[in-house]
Amino acid sequence: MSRAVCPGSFDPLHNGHIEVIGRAARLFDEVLVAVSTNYSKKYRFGIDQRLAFCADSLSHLPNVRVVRMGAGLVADFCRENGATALVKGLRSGLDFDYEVPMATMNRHLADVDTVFLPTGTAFAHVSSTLLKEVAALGGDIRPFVPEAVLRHLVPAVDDDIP
Ligand code: COD
Repeated sequence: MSRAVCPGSFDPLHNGHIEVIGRAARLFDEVLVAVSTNYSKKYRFGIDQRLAFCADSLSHLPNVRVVRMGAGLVADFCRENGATALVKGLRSGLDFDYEVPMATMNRHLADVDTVFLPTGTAFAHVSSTLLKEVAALGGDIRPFVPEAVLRHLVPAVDDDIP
């Protein structure tokens, strides 16, 4: 059985992530969506909330499991969980330059290969950071996030009423 890992902070999960995870689910028998916690990073959403966003929004994919990764190496996580591949989305040459050294290091650490999937044009400009900023300033992020995330990023209309 082939098993791959899609790791990330998912702070929060967006439709670009979901598209790549769905494509990974067609390539591998099982995909583990590994939600990471890096204690030096400041997250907008706590680990339980980020896990819940993923579980809610990926439940239509029967061979996808959402798991907490903790603060260790993704290479160790792959080895401990019997995964032979990581799957990452590539939005641009910048992503490529950032990801290739990590892919090479992960091969060195755990003999795990990284499969890169080019992002569809609809989501090539989307990142969790950008979505948080646009939502906070009142921009329309509905095309880019699942319903569960939208409710937490966009204040309800009533919230504006004093
Ligand atoms: N379209 C498609 N895919 C996308 C998009 C998009 N618009 N945006 C992001 N993605 C993909 C990318 O493949 C990305 O890797 C993944 O989704 C997750 O995105 P984020 O932003 O949630 O993830 P990051 O960058 O915060 O997560 C980084 C990891 C957790 C993957 C990384 O830091 C890691 O591996 N950490 C573990 C510690 C470790 O092992 N370090 C050594 C590495 S060699």
